[in-house]
Amino acid sequence: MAPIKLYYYPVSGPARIALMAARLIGVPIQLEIVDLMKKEQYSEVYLKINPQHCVPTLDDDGFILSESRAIACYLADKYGTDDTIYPKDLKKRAIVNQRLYFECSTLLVKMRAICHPILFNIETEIKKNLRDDFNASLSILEKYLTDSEWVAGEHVTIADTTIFASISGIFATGWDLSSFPNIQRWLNSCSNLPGYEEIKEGAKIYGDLVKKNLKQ
Ligand SMILES: N[C@@H](CCC(=O)N[C@@H](CS)C(=O)NCC(=O)O)C(=O)O
Repeated sequence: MAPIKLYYYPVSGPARIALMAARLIGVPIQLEIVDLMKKEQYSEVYLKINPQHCVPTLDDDGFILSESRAIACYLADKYGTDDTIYPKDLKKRAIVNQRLYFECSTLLVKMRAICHPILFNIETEIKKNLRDDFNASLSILEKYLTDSEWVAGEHVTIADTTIFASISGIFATGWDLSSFPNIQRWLNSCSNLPGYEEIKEGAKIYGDLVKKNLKQ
């Protein structure tokens, strides 16, 4: 069987979501770097596998799948040996899915509203309303983590790796987490997860790029 390939770029949060999920599940994958800075995502070959010209994309023996969270779920369903990572139990799985949707429809949206204008040189400071909005969604995450050890219960799941990988870039700017003690505890636990060492450099580069464009 051909190795499972993950088309990847370390600075991309969604790419880190797919990689951390694979590492948590323990499925071997081969990383194929798509250098977004060199616009490699627009190459004819890459556009054939992902017309949406973005990372990540998975190639599992010819089965092509994009969308980071869909990749995480697929890998867990196909290769997971530990049912706690993406539970089959309907209600437990529904909670994991709810956290995944919360990440992509709220947390990430609020994070990007802050970071993209700065990364693309439109803003040089963080507007108060955007800071408040992101902190309001962090309060929801804080609440989940008050009720349980991990974001979807007492076991680590792909919701943890997804949320962590997704917003680790803004945390790498030195975001003030003093009002979020449970998030701080959880971040510490996440730093012991498989894949953490591999993804932390990409998150740092993202954070540094944001900081570089902020008015000092
Ligand atoms: N919803 C997608 C988003 C992926 C995404 O936005 N990837 C960005 C990097 S963070 C990308 O590859 N952008 C290059 C482009 O769109 O040309 C996912 O979660 O996989």
